[in-house]
Amino acid sequence: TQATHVLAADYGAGSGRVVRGTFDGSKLSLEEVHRFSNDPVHLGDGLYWDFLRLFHELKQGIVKGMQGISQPVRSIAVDTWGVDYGLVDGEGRLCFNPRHYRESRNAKWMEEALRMVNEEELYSMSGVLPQQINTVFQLLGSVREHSEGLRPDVRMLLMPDLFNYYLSGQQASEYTIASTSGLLHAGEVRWNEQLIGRLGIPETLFPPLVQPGTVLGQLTDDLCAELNIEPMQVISVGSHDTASALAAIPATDSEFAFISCGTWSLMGVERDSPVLDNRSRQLGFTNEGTVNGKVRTLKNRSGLWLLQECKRQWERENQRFTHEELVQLADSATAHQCYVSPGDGVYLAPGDMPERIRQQCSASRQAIPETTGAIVRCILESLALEFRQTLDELELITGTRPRVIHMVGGGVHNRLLCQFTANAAGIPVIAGPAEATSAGNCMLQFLAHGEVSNLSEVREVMASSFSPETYEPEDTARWQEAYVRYQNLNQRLASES
Ligand code: LFR
Repeated sequence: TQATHVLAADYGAGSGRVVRGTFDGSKLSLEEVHRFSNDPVHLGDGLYWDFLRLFHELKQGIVKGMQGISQPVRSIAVDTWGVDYGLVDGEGRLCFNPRHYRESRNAKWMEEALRMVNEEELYSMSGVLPQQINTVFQLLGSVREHSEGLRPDVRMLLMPDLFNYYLSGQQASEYTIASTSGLLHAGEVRWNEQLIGRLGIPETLFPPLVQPGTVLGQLTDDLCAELNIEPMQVISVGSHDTASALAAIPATDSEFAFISCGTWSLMGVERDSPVLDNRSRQLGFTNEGTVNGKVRTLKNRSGLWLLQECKRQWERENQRFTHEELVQLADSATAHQCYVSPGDGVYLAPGDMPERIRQQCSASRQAIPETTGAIVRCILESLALEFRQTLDELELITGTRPRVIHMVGGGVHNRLLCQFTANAAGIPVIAGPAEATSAGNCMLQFLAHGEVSNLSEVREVMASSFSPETYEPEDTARWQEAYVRYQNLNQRLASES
């Protein structure tokens, strides 16, 4: 068979990329054709995504992606981070700049929503853990702040749906991204009208839901004319980045836990149905959608965010390090001096991260990490211990202990983190591919084109196209001790907050 091409646009909270995926019937290859940073903008008292710039970059990526190949590009699909959205009026105009989930005003809207529907009910209705970043709380804010009421022709389009709309002219909400909103029926491809009604959010805001893998249409004529290109299909894939990443896990059996590690770390398992009990809620698990219409029960915690923010702070202080240098420094730093709780709310907002880490260590009466290496080591050890804890909790809520951990995303470049995770968890970590999200995005398009027939085939293609690396646990007794200390720390922090 002739190789065919698709384009995947993958937007993370820190950077975006457009990748060309080529499939020859058995192997997928990826070529990054365009890369750009994603820089949120503070304006007045708000924090916004620069949607126009992000759309401009998408256009650049499309043009570049069509160059230098003899076969046409068949389609394009977009995936993004979760929860954020734009509002579009009946004439197709973007009403406001999409807000950033790290805005502090969201805390207030979460409180307000929980006064109407309490935490327990919200969880059992939607399957989504109440966290201040969730669409449901942000949207309540949008509705209330525009006191004249949003016009009935206004639609809420989650980020990938928003890009898709301006690419194809079609409005739809894809299941996996919609599953991050907290506004669906738990585990179902159905808006939760009851919940939406109780919160006083207008039902007219919600576009129809579609399954991952739906061909929405073609690039609009205007866009093709502007870019001087031939039309291609626009496909709604697993448009939540985590859903795309999970689709690309090179797993051969089903008893695995996954960690998708980038700015966030998402750790969980795939299931047929959501876990909705009090224990899973109290332990902080949420239920989101997978590309085959099932559920991923996972914990959504800070991942490399702490490290990225430290790096930015050091740059502000004129100390520049590459990620490799930081890992090197951590490797030579003394082991197991102090830990932090990466999921703690104090780390949510951008700002001086090394200082917040030192403060938490000091307040919890641990050694205070002073050097760069000590801080990075503290972050990486803490993340690994947090993964171990999540593994234990997954066993508790599902009754099964995963036998391996598949780690994908940028985090797999961090060899120290992969090894620490295997050590702390006491089971092997299979790391890779780092580009799982783009790969999953591409493979879902090939699935829509009928070139593979189901998710297991997608995963077989992944296993044969990329060579994941296995990390066996080492030094487990020491890590077990560390884990006990880490749990004590978490208990102390919880009781003090
Ligand atoms: C990862 C991710 C997470 C989501 C967070 C915020 O990139 O999509 O799944 O909870 O970003 O949107």
